[in-house]
Amino acid sequence: MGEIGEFVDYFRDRFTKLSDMLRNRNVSFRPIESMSRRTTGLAEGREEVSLIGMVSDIQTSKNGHRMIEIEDTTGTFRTMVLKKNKDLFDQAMKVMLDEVVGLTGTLSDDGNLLFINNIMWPEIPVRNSIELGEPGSTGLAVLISDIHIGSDTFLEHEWLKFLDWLNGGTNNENIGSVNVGDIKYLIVAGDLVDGIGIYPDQERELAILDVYDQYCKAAEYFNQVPEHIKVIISPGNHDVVRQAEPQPALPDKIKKMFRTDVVFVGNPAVVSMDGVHTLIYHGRSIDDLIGALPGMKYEDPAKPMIEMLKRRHLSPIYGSKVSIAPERTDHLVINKIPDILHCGHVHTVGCTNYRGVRIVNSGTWQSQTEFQRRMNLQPIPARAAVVNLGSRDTKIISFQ
Ligand code: D5M
Ligand code: FE
Ligand code: ZN
Repeated sequence: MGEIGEFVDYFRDRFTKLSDMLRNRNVSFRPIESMSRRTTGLAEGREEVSLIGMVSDIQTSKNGHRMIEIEDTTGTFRTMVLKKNKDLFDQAMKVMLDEVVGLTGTLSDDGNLLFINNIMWPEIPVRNSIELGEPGSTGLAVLISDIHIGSDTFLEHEWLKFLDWLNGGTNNENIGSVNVGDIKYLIVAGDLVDGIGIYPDQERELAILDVYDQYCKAAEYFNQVPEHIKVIISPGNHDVVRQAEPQPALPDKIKKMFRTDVVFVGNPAVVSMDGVHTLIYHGRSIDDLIGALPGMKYEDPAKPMIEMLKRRHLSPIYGSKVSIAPERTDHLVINKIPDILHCGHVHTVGCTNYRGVRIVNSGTWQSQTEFQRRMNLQPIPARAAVVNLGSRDTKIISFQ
């Protein structure tokens, strides 16, 4: 738990970064403080007013209107989206607590309420191919996640098939049109091992009971990856680092088990694969996004990932399932627009493109657990996403 001052710094940093992105629009936003100096709404002749704020409260009124309270560094303001504005109301249902939005509307007669007619998110700007730049990079990157080594549902047979494929093994019909010799990178987006004490009674579902033995096994596997492939490992909520995000890279004690050329990064992490700017995030907030937003489901994990990009934040809701360590700077803000956003965590596969960003959720190497069976969560296991670093075309290869 952080001190109050740390929370203030954390939220101020989040607000500053995200409001700066909104200020790049052709809209003149006013500080909330200035709203108390204006006369009533009527006197302003129903002129449009635009505000930027962090969402501090959301309610549905008795009549079914959406009430959104926002806050900037100068004050708070109440706003409302009327139920009858169907499209706008649907958008208002996507506004979440703690995110930063821009709102345009007209004031109520008493000047204390803004009737919204436009909602803006920080967003990824629509870019044309010139702005996106020539894809100059070559080679392939393989994206995987949620291997869960040590779990009794870890799919070792399929995993060994994958390792064999990376090594150019030929007894494998999955090779398709992928030339494995072109693979330059292998990224793991968290949950390398199953860990211990992550959920109640986990011991009953473990094949390897000691977490260091789990990592030893992981090292044994990864040391079999051909040396021309750069391995990059980022942790998840099952790994042996603090749960609160951002998570640091795995500790030295574990790094030492692996080949020295393996790169260990934190969660989230930004890496450049031959100039291809890649944002790796385990994806714990996807649980929250699916819970909070209409139309989201576990079967389609690319959709909540689009919502991260729209909000330019990897975990917009503070203090839901994701625990966030309040640091001076909000490391979960998506400052620079990535070329690739790679997540895992939900154990299902998703692949799409959003405004020039390649989105991949790389599934899992674990079959359905007891918990997931009870939750009716159907994993898509033993998949690897192969991204062409030039065209960003992506193939999902099955080793099942
Ligand atoms: O998470 C895999 C998926 O299963 C992810 O969507 C969360 C969900 N999950 C798994 N265990 C739990 C518990 N105990 N509570 C709530 N949700 C859960 P993973 O990080 O691999 O466990
Ligand atoms: Fe997982
Ligand atoms: Zn996870």
